[in-house]
Amino acid sequence: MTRPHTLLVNPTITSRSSARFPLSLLHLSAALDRTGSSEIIDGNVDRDFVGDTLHALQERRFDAVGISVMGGPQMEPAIELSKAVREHFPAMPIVWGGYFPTLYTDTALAAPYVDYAIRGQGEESFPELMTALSDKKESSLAKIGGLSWKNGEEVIHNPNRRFSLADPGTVLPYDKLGDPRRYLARTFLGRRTAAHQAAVGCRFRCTFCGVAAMFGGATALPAAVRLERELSYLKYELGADSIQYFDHNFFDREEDMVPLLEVMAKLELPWWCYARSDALLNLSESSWKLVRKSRLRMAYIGAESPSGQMLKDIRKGTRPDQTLQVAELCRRNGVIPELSFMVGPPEHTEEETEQTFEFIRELKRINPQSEIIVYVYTPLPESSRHEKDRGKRPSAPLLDVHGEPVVFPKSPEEWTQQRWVDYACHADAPWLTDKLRRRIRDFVTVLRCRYPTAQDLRSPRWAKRTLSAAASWRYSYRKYDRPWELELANRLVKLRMPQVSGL
Ligand code: B12
Ligand code: SF4
Repeated sequence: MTRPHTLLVNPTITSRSSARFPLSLLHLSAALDRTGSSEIIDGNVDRDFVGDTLHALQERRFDAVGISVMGGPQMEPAIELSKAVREHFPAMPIVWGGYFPTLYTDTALAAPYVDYAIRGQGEESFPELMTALSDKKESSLAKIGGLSWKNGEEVIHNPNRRFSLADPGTVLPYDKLGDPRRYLARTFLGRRTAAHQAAVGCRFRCTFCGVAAMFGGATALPAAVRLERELSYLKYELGADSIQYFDHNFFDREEDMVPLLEVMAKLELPWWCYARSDALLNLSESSWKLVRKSRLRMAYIGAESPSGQMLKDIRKGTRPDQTLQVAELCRRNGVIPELSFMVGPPEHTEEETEQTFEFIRELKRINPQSEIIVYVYTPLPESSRHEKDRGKRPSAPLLDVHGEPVVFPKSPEEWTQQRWVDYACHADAPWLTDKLRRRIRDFVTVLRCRYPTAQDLRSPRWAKRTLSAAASWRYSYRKYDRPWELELANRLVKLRMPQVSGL
């Protein structure tokens, strides 16, 4: 038995200055190194990641290339890389993993340059696949949970894998990234913010959400000792002074959270996370004390809609009044709520969108510091939902603006078309009319000029103040239409949009 050697690649998705630790590859690398070895190429810092991948394959022996792929702007570089590997090393197995191949497995495997797709977590399935590949044991493929593969013309989907969060006992292999300090970024949290994922998954099953489709309503928290080990390394070894938690949904059951919050309160690293309004509202005062001590600065909360009916339809499990209450609660506790909304649903498209604008105004009255993110509602196709949820509360068939059924792409290439990149980025949907699309854009322009995000460290303060003053009459009188003067000023200042760049 030879020890498999794997090359892991994160195709470019963001600018160097926005690059954060490629956590998916770090987690996979730690798992792969238990039975073999692995190297990492991160396209967010290495702009010639295709050339460097080919060079690595030329120089050293690898048993496969594993590529992390998320829908949206990462699709094109992922295809470019896969095609280049196939062309220069035709026998090299290519494995796709991450959100795209999990949600669109058949579409990924329809490409001639994808041999294997790993659905969901990769920590167990990928090492097993690598062992099968390096031992040339085709017969073991059928036994690997979470793997989809090609048997001649046929695509085979092995059963899902159970969900797990094993503690590797050491910190992630950050040193494989060259100097890991280059991933610490200046953000509104601090001068050296690090990204970290503590818990994995989410116990909720919102119908539109990729996380629900990936984990099927399960969550696993790390042991406090593991969190302390990772955070201490980030703080004392790398010099991180703040943390952006990439947990899918940070606040879980209170009794399980307390040991983690105690660790965080001890280390006092200002932090940002994803959260739910109900979880924050139900937190006891003693836990809030820990939250304050640990220095939570901002919580991203999926408010989604002001309509109780829509929240029920999408199985959100929270209510609009909880969104209003959480804005007030955050204000009292010195936490900025970053509230995201989904406008332009396929039904009641215009009315719901206008109601959302009004609701956002109310939130701003309650807590002017609330940050608002406006997405277009772009649900997953039924086939992408987790197998446990497929067919449960199916939404009405999606129709485009001409009343024709929406047909999702059948190949990765089709997903690179601008309209589908926009769909994946929640920026556009086939049922939006030009008028409504424009209306959403105008509202967002007025709102973000009136209330520039606290996360924008780049624009000078005077520019933000000037834009805010210029937008104030439009905001007060609801004159959102065609804010040409703000668009012009914005082009010069380029205010940041929190949902595009993360922190
Ligand atoms: C960091 C991040 C980014 C980074 C880029 C990350 C990168 N690749 O360099 C940035 C900020 C650029 C980004 C952008 C986008 N993102 Co993003 N992002 C995340 C975030 C917060 C963390 C990802 C992460 O590191 N997780 C930790 C690791 C350990 O988990 P993981 O990535 O899932 O990896 C595991 C498995 O997926 C699998 N796996 C992953 N890769 C591979 C590869 C192989 C070979 C194998 C075998 C397995 C495997 O194994 C890993 C270990 O278990 C997630 C939310 C979340 N908490 O996961 C959203 C998330 C992945 N993003 C999402 C989306 C939609 C986007 C956007 C496309 C759209 C948007 N509006 O946000 C944008 C693009 C915007 C733009 N215009 O540029 C969605 C995906 C859902 C979906 N429907 O596809 C998520 C889930 C957020 C959400 N809740 O909606 N994102
Ligand atoms: S609570 Fe958030 S992360 Fe969890 S399933 Fe719902 S939208 Fe997704």
